[in-house]
Amino acid sequence: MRIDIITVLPELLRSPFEASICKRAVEKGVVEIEIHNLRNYGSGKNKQVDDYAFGGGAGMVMRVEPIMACIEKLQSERSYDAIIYMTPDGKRFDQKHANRLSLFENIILLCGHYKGIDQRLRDHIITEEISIGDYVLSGGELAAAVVSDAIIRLLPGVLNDETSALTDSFQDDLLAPPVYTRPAEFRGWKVPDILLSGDEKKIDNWRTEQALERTERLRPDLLE
Ligand code: 6GU
Repeated sequence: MRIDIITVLPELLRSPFEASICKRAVEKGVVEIEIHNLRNYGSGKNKQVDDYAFGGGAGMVMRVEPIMACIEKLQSERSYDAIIYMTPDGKRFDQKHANRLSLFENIILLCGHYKGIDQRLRDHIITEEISIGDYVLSGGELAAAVVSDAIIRLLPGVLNDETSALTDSFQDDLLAPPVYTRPAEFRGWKVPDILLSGDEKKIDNWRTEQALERTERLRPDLLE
């Protein structure tokens, strides 16, 4: 899979992909991530990527031309399954959405800034719009890193058995059960006996019960 990220703040996007699981995925060649500085596509002598809003009002709008120039350059090199605009008024991102995107070959993530991008891009070139939650970030970069991470860890060969995505919270619409490791007792705080019993079937059942109980208590909306 290949993820192309278009941004005016490339420096904000480097480190998430230079650590841990994402780094390993890149090194293994499972995913290719390219970060494109939109300013390199800016028009005029100032390489300007934003301008005043028609009709007035505070805040700048990201211009059509630099964004189209960048997207069309990328499209001249390969075809894209999705051109995604990262924006707080997009569709709320969830695990199902991550699963679906992980099946794509090439995607573009366009990071919004200022008052957003010219509406004509949303009408004519953007194929989906994603928000990572109901709060406002100062730009789409951190959201793009979140979405990329959620996708990358699902790609075949990225996780091993120990970190399998299949036992994650949300993969089956349930929160994960509690986990424990050695020592079996610390300052009188004990690990549940059943986990020490060696009875795999009982342990499986217990984990399912715990997952259900946790979900009912903490996230009843997931069970609706
Ligand atoms: Cl994708 N962008 C911004 N700027 N804020 C957000 C967001 C995206 N998702 C939640 N808040």
